Amino acid sequence: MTRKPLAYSGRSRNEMGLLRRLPIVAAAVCLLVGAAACGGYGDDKKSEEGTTTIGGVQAESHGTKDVSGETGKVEIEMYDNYFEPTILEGKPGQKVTIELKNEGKVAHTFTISEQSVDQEVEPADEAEVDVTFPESGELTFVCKFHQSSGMVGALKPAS
Ligand SMILES: [Cu+2]
Repeated sequence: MTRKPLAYSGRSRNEMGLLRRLPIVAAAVCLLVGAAACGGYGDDKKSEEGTTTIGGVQAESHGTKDVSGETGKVEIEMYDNYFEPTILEGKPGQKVTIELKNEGKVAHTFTISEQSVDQEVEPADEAEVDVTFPESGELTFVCKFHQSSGMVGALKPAS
């Protein structure tokens, strides 16, 4: 037979009550953020994290980087399952070498079929690809393995 001090079991019950409420609070916050993110169709979304729409696909958004002044290499990190930064802004027609670093636990690809770029990168590995910014509009890049999970990004003209 086990005995518990009354004081302990009382505190334990309070903690349980708090823990039970947490998911409800979290859900409420998500709803608010989700509503805000969905509010501005067509707006230039500058949020660092969340979801955005790229090429008609819901994407995991992890930042935008303006590389129009870059002359060296530009780094994109691959995680499970998103690119960071997710959107690169550059000059129309600008050529950059992208250094891909896979910080995830599974293999990812950086694929732009329009430019015959299809580079697979193993976990903890690196690779380089040369890309050209589009003259207009946005050019989507994807991870072939996880694009359905939102692992997509884009090259866009700097605004
Ligand atoms: Cu992937």
